[in-house]
Amino acid sequence: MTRLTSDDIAHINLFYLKDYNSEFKARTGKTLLEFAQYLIEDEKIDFGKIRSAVVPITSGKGIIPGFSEAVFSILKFIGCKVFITTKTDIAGFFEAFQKKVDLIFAADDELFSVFNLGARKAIENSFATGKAYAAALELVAKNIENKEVLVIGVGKVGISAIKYFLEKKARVVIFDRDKERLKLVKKEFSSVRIESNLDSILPEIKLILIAAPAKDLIQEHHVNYETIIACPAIPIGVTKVAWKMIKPTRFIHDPLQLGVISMLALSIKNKS
Ligand code: PYL
Repeated sequence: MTRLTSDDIAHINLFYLKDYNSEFKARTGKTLLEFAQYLIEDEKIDFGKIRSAVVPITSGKGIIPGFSEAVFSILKFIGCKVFITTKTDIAGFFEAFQKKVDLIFAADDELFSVFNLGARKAIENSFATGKAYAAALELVAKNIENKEVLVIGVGKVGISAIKYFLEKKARVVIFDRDKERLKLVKKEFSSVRIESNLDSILPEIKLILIAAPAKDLIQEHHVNYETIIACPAIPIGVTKVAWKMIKPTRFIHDPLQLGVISMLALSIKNKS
């Protein structure tokens, strides 16, 4: 997992999220709030009733300046009651418990998770992000049933996206440089097709989810104006020229927003 830097997230505040919300609606037809509802299959949830705490964690490489503030802003934008604990680590968890929150969001170097105290449920960021980006690609494509979707990178994010695409009856093609990992995924999801050469498959497949943090995977001869790319990965695996060839409303990427919204939604979703 790539560790975010302050520069990746410094812009994420309520003013910016207002614009990001409009850009997201232009791409998917849904606002971020409507997207959160979509992820919980439209269970009617009043996010205003949900109390969340964000706990800064100092372990390992330590606090990322702006990380807790970015998570805070995303949750506030969706309408949650949210605060950043004044204390860090265990003392921060204790503070959140004392303030009787419903959800606690916290990240160390290995895991970013939300803890739903009442439902005794934990949702981690990679799982939530994979599902969110697969759902966003589905919305931009309008319908993915029986359509081929390419998932590049079969780590935790990619596998979560594969599960979502298979549930929606898409035809999933997977690519990863780690051939052993590909074999394991094929064993778990027998209907997926493994492709070993991006150059040969990319021109035909128009729906691409990039869950591998590798630069310049997608090049100009791989894409055209019809291509839809959902890219949760950092760095973005698309060359500058290829990026220009893709219609802006058919490219979905952000460093944290969709993952946090998906963590929130999936942590309060009643069905399993
Ligand atoms: C959750 C992000 C998404 C991509 N990479 C993950 C990452 O950067 N993880 C590290 C997060 C560290 C946060 C730090 C703090 O400020 O509380 N412990």
